[in-house]
Amino acid sequence: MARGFTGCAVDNGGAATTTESSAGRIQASTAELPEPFTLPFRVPAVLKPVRQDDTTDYYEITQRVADAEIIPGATTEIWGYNGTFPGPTIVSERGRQVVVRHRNELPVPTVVHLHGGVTAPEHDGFPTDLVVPSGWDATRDEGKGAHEGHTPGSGSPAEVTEVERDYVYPLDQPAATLWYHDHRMDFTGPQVWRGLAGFHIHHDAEEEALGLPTGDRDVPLMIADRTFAGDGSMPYPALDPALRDQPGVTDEFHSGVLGDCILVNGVPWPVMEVAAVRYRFRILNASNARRYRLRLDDGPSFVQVGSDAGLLDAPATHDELDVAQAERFDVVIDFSDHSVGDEITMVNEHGDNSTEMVMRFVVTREEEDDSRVPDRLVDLERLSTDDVKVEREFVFERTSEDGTMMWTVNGEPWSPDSVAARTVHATVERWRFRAKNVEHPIHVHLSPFQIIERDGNEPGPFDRGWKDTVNLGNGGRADVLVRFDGFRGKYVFHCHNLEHEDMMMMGNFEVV
Ligand SMILES: [Cu+2]
Repeated sequence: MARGFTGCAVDNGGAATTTESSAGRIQASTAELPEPFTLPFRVPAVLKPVRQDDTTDYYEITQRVADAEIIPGATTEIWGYNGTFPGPTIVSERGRQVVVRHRNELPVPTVVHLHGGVTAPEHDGFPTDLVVPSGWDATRDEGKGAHEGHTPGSGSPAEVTEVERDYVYPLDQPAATLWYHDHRMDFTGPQVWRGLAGFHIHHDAEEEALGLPTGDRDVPLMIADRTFAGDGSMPYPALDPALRDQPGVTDEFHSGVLGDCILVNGVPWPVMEVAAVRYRFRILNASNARRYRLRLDDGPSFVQVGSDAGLLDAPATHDELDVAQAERFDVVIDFSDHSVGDEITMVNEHGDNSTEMVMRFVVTREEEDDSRVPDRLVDLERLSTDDVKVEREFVFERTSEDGTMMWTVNGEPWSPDSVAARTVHATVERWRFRAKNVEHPIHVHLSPFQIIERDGNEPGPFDRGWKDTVNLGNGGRADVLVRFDGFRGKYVFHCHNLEHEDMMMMGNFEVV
């Protein structure tokens, strides 16, 4: 118990028997983990287009098994986009479409979702829109596990089962930190755990005019916890370790799988050398089940300039940042008050022992800095409650049916064929999300939303701007305004605790 079972009720780090403050249970590493702050920080490679024309940049990614050295001296088998974890970063510019050809050379089907992308339904990564490996027998998926009776692919916007496919991203949307990750029905948790996640950084002219730090000083930080076994592998408590047939995890991990090793861009507790200037960091929590409360020990504050779906109207200063799974915080950290030799450690206030530490910055040099953080950033349209046409409530809770524990939305387990909400294109709806049993971070595909109320009060400090994921404490409630536009069709919304998602905490909505 020393490592703390944290599946019991924990509300935003309040009265709890643990400081982890995440729904889930820790899998302790049996590998000898590296000493924190000894391994060099790195940034994922930026992917080059294979071809460009007047309107579109074309990319190719092969999803494959690869060996990585994450723990020095050990070999870790990962499943990676182009064989890397994180996957390569795609950089796009508003006004140009992106097409990514994904080829699946993994042993199991995959689905790619561009998280935060305003994407047509057939390209959004509906959980049954599989890209199957060569030789995959699709029939073996049927009649197994939790989806008995459902035909994979049925009811989905498109039934594409092929070894490779082109995902088309119009990206006619504001500059934002997006990310892409696996979204396969029932198996998202283990497949992301093995490495299927990467950044997609989207720019526009409005952002570029602001003068925020750019180039080497615009740095993505993918934070994710993992567990390492003595042989270097990253174990995951899947019922079917081959991830072929039986979905789900062993009972004790129903609430979520937590690791004890914190990776930033795939490196355990890295140390980054910085100049005494401003940097922009795009913080993403890509963990399956872990939430973080980040703080800079003996360091400056975070100046938030953007949230999930784009820039804020004005910067917001935080001494601590609460970052739930899948949330992005676009922040500026100003090291200019620090001297060469200073060390600033990013810590996780929700962590315990090894998970209390995230990464370290070491100031190694002085440099010129012509960046700035303007008092006003971008004009944000405010959705109004006066325009609300429909109000809906979705309760995210643990339920039990015939002795089988499930995570449900309004008591219903996810089915590819059902529709929990039929929304009219371009109208504003008020959605109320409520969390029971434990905390749940809720993600809505297609359309970002604005949080207007939290637990009956004003929105919280981390609720600013356009969001696509909202974290709910246990028993918590958030009211959001959302306008479904851009595309019509069927999409999902779900808990982004990936174990909850795989165990049915997902619903479909259809924009008509
Ligand atoms: Cu959840």
